[in-house]
Amino acid sequence: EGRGTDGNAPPHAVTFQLAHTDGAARRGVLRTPHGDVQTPAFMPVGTLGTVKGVTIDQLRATGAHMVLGNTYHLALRPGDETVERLGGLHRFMGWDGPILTDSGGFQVFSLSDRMTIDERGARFRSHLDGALIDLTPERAVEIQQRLGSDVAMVLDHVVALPGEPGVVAEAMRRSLRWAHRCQQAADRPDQSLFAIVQGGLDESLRRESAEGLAAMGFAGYAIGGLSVGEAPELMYRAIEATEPFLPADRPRYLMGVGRPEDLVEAVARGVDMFDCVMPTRNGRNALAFTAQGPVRLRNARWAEDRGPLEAGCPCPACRHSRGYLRHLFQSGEMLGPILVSIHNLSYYQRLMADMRTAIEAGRFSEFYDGWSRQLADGAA
Ligand code: PRF
Ligand code: ZN
Repeated sequence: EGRGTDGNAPPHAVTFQLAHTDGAARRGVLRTPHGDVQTPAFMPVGTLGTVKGVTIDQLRATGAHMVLGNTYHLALRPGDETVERLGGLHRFMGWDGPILTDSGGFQVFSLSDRMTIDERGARFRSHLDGALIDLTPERAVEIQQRLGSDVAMVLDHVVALPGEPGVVAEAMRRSLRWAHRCQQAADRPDQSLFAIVQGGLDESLRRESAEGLAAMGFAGYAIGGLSVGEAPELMYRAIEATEPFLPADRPRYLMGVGRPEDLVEAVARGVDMFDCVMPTRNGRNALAFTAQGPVRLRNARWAEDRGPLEAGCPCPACRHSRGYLRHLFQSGEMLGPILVSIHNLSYYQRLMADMRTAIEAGRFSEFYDGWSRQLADGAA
């Protein structure tokens, strides 16, 4: 169990058990030193050691099993050594369940100033105070070992899409070499390392990346470099070009995705794990996800609406009327962003649970059809 393709390599701290498949959709369990994660799974984003606006008890009540933290942000503030001295990230943020940390590859690409990148690593200026920072594959592993996450991610080189073909290929091949360096540097027995497939929208580069990483034997495989502004259909095709070349006995994690419909489309293509800021970021901006489609609470049509965001939702936001929630946003009250973040996280977890149930019952295609129809009706 949990070995499969690695020959005599030591067992991974994090293992994956596939329980059911239904077409390409998969129902499994990720076992970690801090507990089990039922998959397909959605991980709320806790970039700075907090899922914004939500207490740990509220987060657990939404149904989340695993959360994401960020190497880049935590290394800049408060610093990985401070988090380590305060007992590691689980103790620091008060979450005793599984944690995955991202390596910083994507944040360097999207946030930092004056980034230069070469074979050694990335060098950039902090977006906080302009300090010069070196992020090598070895340093990315060191930070994540100090944070003590259950799953650490390799450092990857992410490029903008569509991207010059030569640039995308070189970044993908550099990401392969960096993945190997991360693997060599990783030695925490209670932490596993996931690889990240790159290669842009090019199907042969995706295949080369997936095959190269699979040959190295990681505990899990992420699909990176997507959801950076490309059309959804192109993202789905890039997933299809990657999935056949990933080991079937390891979890697949689609990074930074996405909208509810993206999660359904990706699960249909064999993805097991997701993370995205969308439920919390949109919640802070008065946009609520519901089974009938998104609700923009700032819209005047909700001013005297007596109904909940979503009938039957057990979350604390849905004890109130849409009219009251709209009033909170119009008045700049902090409870508005908090309640709608909690509702959106609950909605995402409900969607994942519904997909898990459908896969177990061998009814994922019925679920897919029904879900698409409901979304279309809501939009009409
Ligand atoms: N690499 C890393 N983190 C990420 C991504 C990536 O490609 C993405 C892409 N959407 C989100 N987060 N390391
Ligand atoms: Zn709700």
